[in-house]
Amino acid sequence: MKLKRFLTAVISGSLLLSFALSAQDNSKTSGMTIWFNKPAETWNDALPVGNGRLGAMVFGGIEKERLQLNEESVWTGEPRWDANPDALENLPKVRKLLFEGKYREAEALTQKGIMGSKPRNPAASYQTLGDIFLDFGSRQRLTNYRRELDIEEAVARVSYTANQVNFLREVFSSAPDQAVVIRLTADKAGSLSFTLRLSRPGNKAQITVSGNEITMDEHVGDGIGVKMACRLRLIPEGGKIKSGGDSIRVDNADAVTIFLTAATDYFGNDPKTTSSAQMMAVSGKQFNKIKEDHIADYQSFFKRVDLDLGSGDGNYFTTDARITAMQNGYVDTDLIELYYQFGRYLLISSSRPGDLAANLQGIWADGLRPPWSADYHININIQMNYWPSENTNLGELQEPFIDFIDALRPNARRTAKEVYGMKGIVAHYTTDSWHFTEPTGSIGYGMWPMGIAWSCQNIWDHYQFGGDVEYLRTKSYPIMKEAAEFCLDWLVVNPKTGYLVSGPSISPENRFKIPGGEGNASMVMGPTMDHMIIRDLLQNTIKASVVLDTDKAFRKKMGKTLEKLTPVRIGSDGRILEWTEEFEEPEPGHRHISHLFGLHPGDQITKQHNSEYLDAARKTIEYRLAHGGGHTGWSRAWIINFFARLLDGEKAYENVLALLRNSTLNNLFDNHPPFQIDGNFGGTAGITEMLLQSHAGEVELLPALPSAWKKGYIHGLMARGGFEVDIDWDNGKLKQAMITSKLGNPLKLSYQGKFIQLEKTEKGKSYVFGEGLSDYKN
Ligand code: FUC
Repeated sequence: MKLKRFLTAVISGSLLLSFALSAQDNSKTSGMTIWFNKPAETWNDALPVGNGRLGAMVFGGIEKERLQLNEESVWTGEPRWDANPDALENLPKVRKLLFEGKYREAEALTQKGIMGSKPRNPAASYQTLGDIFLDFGSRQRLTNYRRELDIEEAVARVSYTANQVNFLREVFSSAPDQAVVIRLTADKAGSLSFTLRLSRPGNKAQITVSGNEITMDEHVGDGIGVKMACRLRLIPEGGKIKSGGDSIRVDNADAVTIFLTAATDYFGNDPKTTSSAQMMAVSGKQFNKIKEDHIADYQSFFKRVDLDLGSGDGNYFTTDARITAMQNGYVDTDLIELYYQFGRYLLISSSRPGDLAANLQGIWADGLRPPWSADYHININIQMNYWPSENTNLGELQEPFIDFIDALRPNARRTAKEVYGMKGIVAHYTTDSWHFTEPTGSIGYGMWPMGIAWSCQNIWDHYQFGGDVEYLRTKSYPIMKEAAEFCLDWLVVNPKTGYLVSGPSISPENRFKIPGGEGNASMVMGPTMDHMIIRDLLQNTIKASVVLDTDKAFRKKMGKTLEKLTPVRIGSDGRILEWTEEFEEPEPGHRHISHLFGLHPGDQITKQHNSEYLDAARKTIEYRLAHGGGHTGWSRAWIINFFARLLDGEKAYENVLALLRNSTLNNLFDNHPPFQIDGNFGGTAGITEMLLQSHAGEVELLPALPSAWKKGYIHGLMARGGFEVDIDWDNGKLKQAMITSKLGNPLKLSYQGKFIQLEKTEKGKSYVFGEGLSDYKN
C-alpha cells in the first residue's frame, strides 16, 4: 500500500506512526466516505448531514453522543432600516472630494454622512437549533470503533463492538420527510440503554418531556428573532422507556428510532403546527422506507456526476490521517475526488428549492453567534457557494440563492432611492435573513454597492446552463433589469478620463497607500471590479432582453453606457490595475483578488477574445501569491478557478493541493479559518473548471488538465447552452467525449485548439467524439 509506506516513512519514529497505522481499515474501500476511528473531539471533526434546511453535526461519542442541530431560519434580529438620512446630500460632495484626490476627507464624510448611522442590528445572527445528547454510561472493552459519513448515501454511521455486541447508529436528514432520523441497533437483543436529552444553549428554551416525546420551543434572541419549535419522538423496539425531568430513559431495547423535526415562523407558518405535522407524518412511516426514500432523493442529485482521477489506496485510511499525509507531501488523488464530491454533497444538503440560500456555513453552525453571524456576504462568499451549482449539474439548487436576491428587492429599491436618489436596486457587502441592503459599518468593507450586481452573474448563468425562458422572464430578468437600472444611474463621468466610473466604492476589502504618504485609504471613484461587474451585468441584461424580446429602448441605453464605461487598464508593472489609478498596496498578498472578476467568474478576459489580458491576469495572481496570498480557504479556491481560466493545469493543481493541505479541516470542511463553507464550493467549482469550461462561447474539454491526472473520467457535467458532458481521458489526452444536448442549441466544441461545430443539435440526442476530437461519430 503506497500510502501506508508513505506514512511509515515520513512519520516514522513519531507518535503519528502508531496513529497512522491504527488509522487503516482494510475491509472498507468505498471511495465516497469520510471516516474516523475515534469520536469527534471538536465540532470541526464532526460529520454534517442535512436536507437543505435541517442539519446535524454527528460527533459519534462512545459514552456520550452529541448531535448538534441546525435549522436554516433560526435567526435572531428583525427587519431594520439603518440608512443615513444625510447620504443623499453627501453623495455629490464625496464624489467631488474623491475626484480631487482628497481621500481622507472623502472617507471621513462618507463614514459620518453616508454609512448607516447606527451599528447594524447587533442582535441579528444565525444560531444553533440545539443539541441532542445520548448518554450511554461507561463503555468498556470497546473495539472496532468507526465513525463515517457516506456521501454516496448521505448517511452518517457510528459503529463499534462492546462486550461482544456490535452496535450501530445511523443518522441522516431526509428531504422527503423533513426530519433528522437516528436509528440505533445492536446485534444482541436488549442491548440498548441510554438517556436522551434535548437542549439549547442559553437555557431559555421551553423544554417539555412527556412519554416518548420532547418539545423544545423558543422565541430566539430574547424575543427579537424567529419563534422556533422542535419536536423529538423516540420509538423503542423492546425494552422499557421512562420519561422525567428533561430526559427520556431507554433500558434494554433491541432497537430505537429517534425523529427530530423543527420549524420557525420565518416564512410565516406556525412553527408548532408545522413541526408537529412533520412529526406525525415521519414517525408513522417505516424506518427502512424513510431511509430508502431519503437515499433515492439524495442520489437523484448526487449521482448526476461521476469523477475518477485514477486509483489510489487512500480510502483504507481515516480521513484525518489522509489530510496529515497530504500535509506531509503525499498526494492522495482519491482524497481530491472525495473532496470534489463532498462539495456537491454539501450543496445538496444545504440548498434545496424553496429553502433559504446556503449561508457562510451552509446550514451548519454551532452556538448563538457563529463567525460573521453565519450571514450572507455578497462580496464573494455566497456567490462562490453557488459556483459549482450549474456546472456540476445541480442547477435547481441555485434557485434558493436567486430567491434570496429576489427577496432583497424591496429594501434594495428603498436603499437605491433614499440613500442614493437612484432607480433600481442596490445592496452592499453583506446582508442577513432580514434582507438589509443599506450601507452600514465601516467603509473598508461596507461602502461597496455591487452585491446584487455581482449576484446577477449567478442569476444569468442559471439561464445559460438551464435555458428556462419562463424562469428568465418571471424571476431572473426583473432582478437583472433593476440591478442594471441602478448601475446606469450610479455611474458618473470621470473628469480626468471622460469615462464612466463607479463610486464612491472600494475594491472589496482592500486598501491602497494614499499618494504623498498620508497613510492608507479604501475608497475611490472607480475600482476595477465594479466596472467589470457592471460590464458583465449590462452585457447579460442586454442578452436577456434579446431572448425575451423586450425593453428595446433600455437595451440601447445599456449599450451606450457600455461604450463609455472605464476600460480595464494594465499598470506599469504589467498587472491589472485594481483601481483607476496606479496605487501602492499596503497588503500586496490580500485575500480578495477582485480585479480579476473579469477572468473568473466573469468572461471578459479570455484567450478567445482578448488574450493580451491573460498575461496581466497571471501577473496579478502571481504577485498576490508571492506576497502570501491565498491564505483563506475561499481565496485559495478562487485561485484554482483563476488558473483554470488561464488554462494552466499545473498551477491550478498546485493550488488544489494547497487547498487540501492548508485550508481543509479533518472533516473536509473548508477552513477560512475558522470553518467557512465557500472554499468547499469554490474548490469543487475550480476542479470542474479544470476539466470543462464554457464561458467563452464554446464547450472546451480538459482546458487545464494537470499532468498528474493521466487517466480518468468525469461524467455528467453541464456546459452553458444546456449540454451534458461526459469526458474520458487517457495518457493526459482526450479519449472520448459524449455531449448530450438538453436544449437543441448549436454546439461549438473545442479541445486543444481543435474545433467541431454543429450548427444545430437535436434535443435529447447524444453526440460522441473520439480521441482528440478526431473521429466524430454521429
Ligand atoms: C469577506 C472576506 C472575509 C470573510 C468574510 C465572511 O468579507 O473578506 O475573509 O470571508 O467575507
